[in-house]
Amino acid sequence: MKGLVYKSTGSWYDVADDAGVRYPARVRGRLRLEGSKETNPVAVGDRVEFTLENNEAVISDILPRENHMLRQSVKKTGHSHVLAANVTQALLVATFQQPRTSLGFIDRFLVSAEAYRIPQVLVFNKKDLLDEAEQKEVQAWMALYEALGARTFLMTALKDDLDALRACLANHTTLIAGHSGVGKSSLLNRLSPHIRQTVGDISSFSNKGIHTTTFAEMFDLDAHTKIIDTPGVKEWGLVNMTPEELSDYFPEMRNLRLDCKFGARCLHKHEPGCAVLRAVGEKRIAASRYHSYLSMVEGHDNRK
Ligand SMILES: Nc1nc2c(ncn2[C@@H]2O[C@H](COP(=O)(O)OP(=O)(O)OP(=O)(O)O)[C@@H](O)[C@H]2O)c(=O)[nH]1
Ligand SMILES: [Mg+2]
Ligand SMILES: [Zn+2]
Repeated sequence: MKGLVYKSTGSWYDVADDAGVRYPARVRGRLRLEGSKETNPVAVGDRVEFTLENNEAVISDILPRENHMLRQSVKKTGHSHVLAANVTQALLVATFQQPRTSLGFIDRFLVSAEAYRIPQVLVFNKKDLLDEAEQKEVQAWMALYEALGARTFLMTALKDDLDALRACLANHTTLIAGHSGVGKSSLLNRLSPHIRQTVGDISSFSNKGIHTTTFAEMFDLDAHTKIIDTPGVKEWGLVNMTPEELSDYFPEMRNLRLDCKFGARCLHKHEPGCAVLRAVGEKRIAASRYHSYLSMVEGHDNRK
């Protein structure tokens, strides 16, 4: 039988068959071993083959993926963890404070989505915590990212009208990602009365989230719309990317780089005749974006 993975705890899964019937599932041992550099062989959003044994699904194969969103494994260095597979849109919930999401983190998220040409949405949440000057700053970020092709929203997920966001999610399978405590699960709960994800508390002395959601889970908003809640990530590691290809995933650099004197070999650091450096100097490329680019090229850790 063929099915779709809705939930993945790492050891247990939840699979729906083509008629929508749900089964608890596990993975056949052999398949685990093949999961090379990934800590989880089967991810939410995977299409799988399974057999039924005592009303339990045993996953025997994963069908080829359209794409997947990865983060570096927190448990095993050099390994990656698949947050979700086969998504058609990637949404980052970001907050200006409680906790603070850095521009570097946002840019890493955008780059990993862009590598698969997955459309990107940025939801700046907890608007209610921001004074006017802070809202202006966020709005400037939004203008920057809109110009790069992302959809952006500024909202208070706990109480705002979500119609515009709902329209943006319609007919997509959207991965919802972000630091712990930014309000991913709160947002999902507001999107459907059928979703009742546990929501965390922000402790008063530290603005660090406490990882309330511990595994990825997909939900149907309607017959054609799916959203995936994921556990908070501390850092967004870029996996399997060479320094040379990175500027391909910065839309504002992608076309310019063809004009660099050294062409595809240019890393846009200090090479003569670099079209990207010229654009940075002329402020056609935002300084924050170029800074993020450099830190990715140099493999620096961008967490904040
Ligand atoms: N002030 C304010 N607080 C919010 C808003 N949205 C969510 N929160 C609060 O933020 C805290 C964390 O929310 P969660 O929805 O659990 O965050 P999460 O992103 O799912 O966190 P993890 O599951 O740990 O990754 C909760 O106390 C929410 O009530 C908002 O718009 N404004
Ligand atoms: Mg959560
Ligand atoms: Zn260059």
